[in-house]
Amino acid sequence: KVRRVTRALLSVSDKTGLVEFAAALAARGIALVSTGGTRKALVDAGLTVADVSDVTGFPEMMDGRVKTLHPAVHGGLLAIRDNPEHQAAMLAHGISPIDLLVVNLYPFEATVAKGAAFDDCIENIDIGGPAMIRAAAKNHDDVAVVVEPADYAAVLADLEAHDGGTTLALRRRLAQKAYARTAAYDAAISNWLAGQLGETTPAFRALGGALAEPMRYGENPHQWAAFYRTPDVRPGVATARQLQGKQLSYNNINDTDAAFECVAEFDPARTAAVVIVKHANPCGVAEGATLLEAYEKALACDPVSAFGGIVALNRTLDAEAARKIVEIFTEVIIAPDATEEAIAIVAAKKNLRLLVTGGLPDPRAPGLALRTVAGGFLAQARDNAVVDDMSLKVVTQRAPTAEELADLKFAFRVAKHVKSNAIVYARNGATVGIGAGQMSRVDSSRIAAWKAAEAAKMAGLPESLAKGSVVASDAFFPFADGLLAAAEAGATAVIQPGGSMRDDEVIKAADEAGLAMVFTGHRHFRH
Ligand code: 93A
Repeated sequence: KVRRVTRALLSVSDKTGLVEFAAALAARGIALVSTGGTRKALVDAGLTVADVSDVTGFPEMMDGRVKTLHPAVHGGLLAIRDNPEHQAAMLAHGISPIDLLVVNLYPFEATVAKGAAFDDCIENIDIGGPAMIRAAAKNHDDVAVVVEPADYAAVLADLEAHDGGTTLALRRRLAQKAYARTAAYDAAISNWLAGQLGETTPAFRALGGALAEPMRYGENPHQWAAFYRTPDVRPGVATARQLQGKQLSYNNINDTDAAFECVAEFDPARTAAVVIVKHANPCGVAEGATLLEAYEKALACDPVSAFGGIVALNRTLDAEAARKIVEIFTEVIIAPDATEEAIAIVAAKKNLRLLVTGGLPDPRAPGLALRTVAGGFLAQARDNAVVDDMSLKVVTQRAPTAEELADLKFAFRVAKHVKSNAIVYARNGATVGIGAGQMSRVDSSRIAAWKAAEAAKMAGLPESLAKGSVVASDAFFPFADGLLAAAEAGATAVIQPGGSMRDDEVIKAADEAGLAMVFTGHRHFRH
């Protein structure tokens, strides 16, 4: 559908390429209409241009705040050309069609960027421009709208190729750009105003998020924060029902999420499981015949860190587990459900929050993971890889025993939820030493081994908990040293993605140390 262009309205702040473009339009016999400054630039260049004031019958007024906001302009942009009633209205009110709108907006962003005063920024909020852009874009079936000089050439090419008309394909592309521009413009204004109020406007709208609750503060008391819900209905911290306790803080929500996502890796039909989280890292994870047993095993891994932690369970919280959990200071308990008796036990601890989710999220479900960087955000698919789905490859002379293999899978399942570099020692379905977040893998190995030794001391045991354990690494061992540190600590089997340039060296070291090692082919970085 080609639409002939008979009249164009030009109103631009950025006058780059304006004169050449307008001259080319005029050369095609297109009538030009402009606002004050734009018209002056064109008339100075020798072009004949009507004044928008003559179109509206009003002068530009109030410091230019009202120039194009008039039915003679908006009627000319919005009238559907094939609609007889619209045509009759135009005739009755002396409105002429505008087939091409060329607008770029008051430089609000640039004004803010140069550090202008508040009132100056306000004055640079364009009202008439976005109104016209949105009107023309809505009516792109008939009207072409250009919001930046970069598109002048494409319009001229279209006019050239189609005998002075524009194609629907171009008009629709331009309309899409037009709304992107007005959306970005309003976002910039809103962000700036939020900044003036000492707030941050998050990009949550991009995700369809809705404000769940404003928070007292963020990760630290000087940081503004709010909690948003997206349409994602995975059982989890955002959809949970809080049965008791005070409002969750920003860090509580973050940690509770980490804990519940980790415990959801354990199929409740196969085993009871408990995860204790501190500072977004698990400090104890265990399986057991009952939640009580799993909790006691998880707690034994690092009873010092567990103080003030978040406890996540994969089955309905029962009285036995609840009674044990409330023995130490715990911030949050999250579980699919809780028995009446368990709820009554937790109720004795007024500040302890109890959340029930109605179920566990599917660890294999696809989803979105986001993080902000200066001036943007990164989006990626959530890590939904599960060790049970990986084809494990034994790379050493010795294959793991059945018990070792079960613990290897357990350890790798947990390592997925530990900040990189992650090293997890496990034995009998429980973590016994976790090394998280170190810049060097061998440091994570050493820390995990040291934690295992400390936990043994606290429990009054003669040997490190790492003795006879297995070890998981979230990414490959780049050198043999990390692996040897694990062997020295007492690990007998290793699970890791593999894929290092020096895999051969690492495998050789494992064989020499009598270790069994399996490669998963999957990495679980988490930063
Ligand atoms: O102050 S406004 O919001 N009021 C209006 O009615 C209006 N119409 C166009 N600003 C308005 N404009 C803007 O003026 C355009 O978006 C453009 O950025 C600028 C062009 O003004 P001039 O032609 O006087 O340089």
